[in-house]
Amino acid sequence: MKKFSKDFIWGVATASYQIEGAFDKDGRGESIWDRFSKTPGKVLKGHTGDVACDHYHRYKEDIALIKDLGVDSYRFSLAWPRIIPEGSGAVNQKGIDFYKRLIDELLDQGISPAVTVYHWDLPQVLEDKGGWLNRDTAKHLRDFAAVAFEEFNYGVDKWITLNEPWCSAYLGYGSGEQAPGKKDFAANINASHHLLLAHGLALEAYRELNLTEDIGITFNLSHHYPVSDKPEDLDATRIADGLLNRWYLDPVFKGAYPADMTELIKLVEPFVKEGDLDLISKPNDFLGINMYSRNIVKADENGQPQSQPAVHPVTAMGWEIYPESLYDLLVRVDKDYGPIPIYITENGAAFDDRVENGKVHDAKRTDYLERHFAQAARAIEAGIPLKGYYVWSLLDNFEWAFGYERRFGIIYVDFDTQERIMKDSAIWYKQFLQELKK
Ligand code: IFM
Repeated sequence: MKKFSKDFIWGVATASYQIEGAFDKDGRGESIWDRFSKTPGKVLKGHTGDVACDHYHRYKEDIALIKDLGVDSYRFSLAWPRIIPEGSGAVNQKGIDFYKRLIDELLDQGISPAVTVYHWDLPQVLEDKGGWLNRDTAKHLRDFAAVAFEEFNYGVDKWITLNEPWCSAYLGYGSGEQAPGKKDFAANINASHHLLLAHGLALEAYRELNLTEDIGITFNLSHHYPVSDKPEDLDATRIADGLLNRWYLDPVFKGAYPADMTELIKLVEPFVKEGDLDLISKPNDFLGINMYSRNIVKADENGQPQSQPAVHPVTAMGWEIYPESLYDLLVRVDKDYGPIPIYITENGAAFDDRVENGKVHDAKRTDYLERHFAQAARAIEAGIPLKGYYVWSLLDNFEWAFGYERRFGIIYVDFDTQERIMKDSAIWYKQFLQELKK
């Protein structure tokens, strides 16, 4: 594998609801994930994030593990209901204090904080007023972000406004697989616009504060491959790419929704007010990409995209392992939307890990990471401005609708005892970084 440059940023990533626990501690309000996970039938085995990895209490121990890994940066997210329990208005000082303790400890250990403002845990009170279907939620996110920018304006090295708005919009309001569990395709398009608007407003607030660290947005992107060269498969691939990738990339980097997605344009138009797209397309300092797999597309009898079965082995999520698609994706994003510095803000894999004599031999995860790192190196060699790479995830955690039944961590968590065990993949990552830094 080509050597990565010494200033390439290596990291690990997590998100608040997935690890913190302490769901009712120190004035934290209810989030849509508290409500959703406690609604029977929504999350596998009825798991909730009430305790999760108990990171709220064990953050020092976890930061010691991050330090031991030898990474440069730690990406985590802020729980909005911990900081502004009612969604808007009063700030909860105890919530601010927690994140200050976390940031201070990271800085003491020489680890750069990369902070995601919003990673899906919307305050339930805002959902009760329509959530992302209500334009006001975008303004409330802006105010929440402004509080965070001002309070943590020391030491945070990188800001990410939103994590994966496609998931918040489609899985939350379209398919209903995630909180708040609404099932209405049109609503998902309404939500997508308000999420992008929230990004634009937060970015504007950041620039108004004259802050100088880099800020960007993270999308979940996948490269799409037609199953054949038949015109209908090529066209279905264009549509699938439009739904997941271009619907989010185009407004942010081109200032317009993709014109060929005519049905979606009809759905979004009533919500787009004058000036929205100017705000949404204000320049970012970087683009964050979360990438896990690819999509092979075939046209169904109506010409609509249908995802095809994997050709190569899959992870415990059923996601095909095809590292070459990381290279293809990076080259495509750079060509169509660049030049913009890019970070892989998430990449990793879930497998059915077992503890054997105090060890976790997760060779498949190591292989997954090694092969994806190699494709990242290949992209850099091809001139793509890839600046960093965050492994998802530091810890096994609450994997949303799959509860604790999918393990993405490079560190194993025993959810009964909260014991942490470095899996073989973590030991491999540590050695990989030691080699690089020699
Ligand atoms: O766990 C999630 C994360 O919260 C967002 N990106 C994908 C991960 C794996 O599903």
